[in-house]
Amino acid sequence: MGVVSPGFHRRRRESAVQLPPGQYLTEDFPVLSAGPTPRIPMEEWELTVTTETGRQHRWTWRELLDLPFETPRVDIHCVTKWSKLGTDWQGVSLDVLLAGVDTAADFALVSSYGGYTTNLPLEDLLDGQAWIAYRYDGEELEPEHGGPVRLLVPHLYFWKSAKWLQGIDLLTENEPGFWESAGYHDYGDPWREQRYQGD
Ligand SMILES: Nc1nc2c(c(=O)[nH]1)N[C@H]1C(S)=C(S)[C@@H](COP(=O)(O)O)O[C@H]1N2
Ligand SMILES: [Mo]
Repeated sequence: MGVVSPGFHRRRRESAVQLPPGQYLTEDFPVLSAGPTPRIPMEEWELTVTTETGRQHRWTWRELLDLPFETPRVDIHCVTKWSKLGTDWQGVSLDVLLAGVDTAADFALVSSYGGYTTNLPLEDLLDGQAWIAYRYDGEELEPEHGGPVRLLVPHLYFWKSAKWLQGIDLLTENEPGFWESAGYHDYGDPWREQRYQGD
């Protein structure tokens, strides 16, 4: 047994240190979209995961809803400096989605209906860190917030949480997405304040 009780670090994070550096709290839910909100008919919606060998795995809306879901309560941090604590989501863990996908890739390039892309290491999508979310705060996810389906990766700046999710390419080489190509940080850890390239 060490001298520090097991609950010490958790209590500290829950009380005092709730906000990453440079962030402020917001109660409302701002909408940040780089383009118009795409409207996707559910019968046409599908999610495609493509591996580094070109193998494609597809889920229709029905198939996604049939997968076991989780209801994560998470804090979200936008690079424009607002943070929102304790947001409630429903969605499928990427661990579940990718369980049957055979890959040796280290990187993921996520793409949206409408053309938005964002990149992250594949390991940041796994181990209970990311979800394919389709409900927010007990309701269907609104189109402005990425409905029908968005990615949710709360431990990175919120630009990594692609709205209107369409596909995930699993890659052996890192490929920067939309904001990452425009000078934003490749990884985007809010606790290390990785806003821009060089941070
Ligand atoms: N497809 C798509 N996803 C996106 C964006 C976007 O412009 N297009 N903006 C990103 C940014 S910068 C943020 S902060 C969040 C905003 O999500 P919200 O509008 O639900 O608050 O979505 C991210 N995902
Ligand atoms: Mo953002």
